Amino acid sequence: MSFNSCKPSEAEPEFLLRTALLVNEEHTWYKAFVYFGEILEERTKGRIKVEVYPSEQLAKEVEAIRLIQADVIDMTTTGSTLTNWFEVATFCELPFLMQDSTDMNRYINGPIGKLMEEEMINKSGLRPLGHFERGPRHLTSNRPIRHPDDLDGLIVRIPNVPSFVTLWKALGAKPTPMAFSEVFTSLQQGTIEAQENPFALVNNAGFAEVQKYLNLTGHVMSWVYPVMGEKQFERFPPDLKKIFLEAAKDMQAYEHHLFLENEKNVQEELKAKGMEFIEVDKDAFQQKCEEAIYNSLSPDMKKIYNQLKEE
Ligand code: CS2
Repeated sequence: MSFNSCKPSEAEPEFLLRTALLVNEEHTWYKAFVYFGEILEERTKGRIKVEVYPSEQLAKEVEAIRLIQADVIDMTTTGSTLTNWFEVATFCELPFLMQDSTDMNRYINGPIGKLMEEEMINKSGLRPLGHFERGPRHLTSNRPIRHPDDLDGLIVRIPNVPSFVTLWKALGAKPTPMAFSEVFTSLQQGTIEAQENPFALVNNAGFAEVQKYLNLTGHVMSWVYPVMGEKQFERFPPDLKKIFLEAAKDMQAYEHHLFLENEKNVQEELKAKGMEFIEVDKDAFQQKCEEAIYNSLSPDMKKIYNQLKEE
């Protein structure tokens, strides 16, 4: 955050918040942060301004987290990549755990969501500003995948998330962690053969140009957190903290509306761009990886997992 000790002028805000996003300008997260900036500027009479950098132009996801921790930039979106800082973050994208948005809201608003938010501040120095719901993650590829046996060493790009490595290894693929902004070119050049993401991001990143099949694996239901550095947040005077947190709630509501609107058409858009949708044997996928995922959890996380399954 740039902090100006001199009097704020029209051109220079007291607080300039730089935001690194992995999505491009068409995605709901980008639009939500732009909206956040607009309402903050208006409600603080220009004391807070937000700059939003799309497509990992400012930083890739892991780098963005580190730069926020180092107080160089201020905001980003992140989810289970935070498992690299604290283990409970794994539950926001654990394969075959949540079925739908009802489960998701129950987790976010229950003890697990509370624990995640505490750990996020204490262990990673990030403050969650709400959450953005996402659609299920599906596998895209250039040959149809109906059953785990079809994977047969397929090179699948995954985000830098430990449980995703466990999942795709157990299923018989070759998981390759990679920053999001490198995926398109790597698919084009053939250094990776597949990737997995929700419809919205597949569409946003133009993957239909380089991937023919959308295999409906639905292996992960998830959300991401829009986050801000805790240090940076603590630097706000009390009046700005209040305005900031209220505006963050409005950003979440705005994003959710955009998300639901986009979900209505996104599948048709992907089909129109030439993608073929493939029904998969979801049970076979789940059965083949469940034990490996469970075994990869620490004893504490196993306890939480069992509780969540029982609910
Ligand atoms: C994205 C991320 O990189 C990706 O594939 O879908 O949002 C991913 O879910 C995150 O790395 C989670 O932290």
